Amino acid sequence: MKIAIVGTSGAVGQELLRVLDARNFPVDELYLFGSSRSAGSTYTFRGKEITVKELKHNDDFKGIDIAFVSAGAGTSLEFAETITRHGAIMIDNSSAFRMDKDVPLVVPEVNAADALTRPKNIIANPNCTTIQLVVALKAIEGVSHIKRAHVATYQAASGAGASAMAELEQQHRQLVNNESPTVSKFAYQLAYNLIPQVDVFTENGYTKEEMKMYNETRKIMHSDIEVSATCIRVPVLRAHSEAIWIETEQPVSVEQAREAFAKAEGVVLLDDPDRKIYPMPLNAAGQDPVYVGRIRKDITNPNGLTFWTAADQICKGAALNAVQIAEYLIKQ
Ligand code: 2RA
Repeated sequence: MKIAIVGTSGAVGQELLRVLDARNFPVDELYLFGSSRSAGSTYTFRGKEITVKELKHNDDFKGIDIAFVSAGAGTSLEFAETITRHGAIMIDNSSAFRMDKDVPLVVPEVNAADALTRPKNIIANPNCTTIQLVVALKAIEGVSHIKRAHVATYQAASGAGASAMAELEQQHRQLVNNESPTVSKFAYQLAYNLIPQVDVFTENGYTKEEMKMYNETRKIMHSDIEVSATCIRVPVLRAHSEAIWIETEQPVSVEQAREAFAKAEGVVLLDDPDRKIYPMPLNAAGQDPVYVGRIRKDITNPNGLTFWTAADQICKGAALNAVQIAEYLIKQ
């Protein structure tokens, strides 16, 4: 396979290099692209040094089979035609095409086959918060239809990129040294704080991030599920967590839910409260699965169930999901 990565120097681009290698993805040739700023820098993949080329409107994508694109919505919109016009399949990590009806939005554990119908030769990778939510919801949907979900997210700094992770680390160092913390990536200091805003506010009072969870979940699950989310940025480096309350058509017992999660693809059950076993972002960082625990009946609703998830935002929340889509395409 001839593979391209657009946005190599970012946190997701770097994770793509790691995941492609770790999963023995069949790469015959790898081409790296980036902005004029990152053009010329080099990265090593399987022992070979590769130089980043500047992304331009030319024929550089001729002969490429799959292009993983992670350089922001503006770049995806501007370069989609250039990337796909010679037949390359673009797996796009940005929000640019997620709700386009001619672009499948895919989480392989949930709707892999949607990737086979792609009129624009683009497949969208969902937002990181949606990915872990739907992997978990899919398990319960197999037991009883989920009518609604309430979600509170606990989102790591990594969601805002590598420089935001660096800023959080820097803030901790500065505070320990009694210096005032540098604040540029987030609206406020994140160290020792929580920020109840991820992305900008929309007219209904929800943020864009929260509305992504509503819209993307419905599209991926082909469901009429209602999702009300509150998205919070937390001083964690790279794994997002979610507190999830669901209401199902039929009551689902804790035992049924545990059984469903235990055999669900992409899920690892960590649910033994007596032994203090539950998912935590610290343990999810750098790992592939969506971890699920703290499963219990919602005491306010006989059809309600509550649980907690954690998953690496850069890995399953972005790079790994994109690579799994590509693996599915190759298998087909
Ligand atoms: C965030 N969801 O965590 C975004 C990244 N896609 O900021």
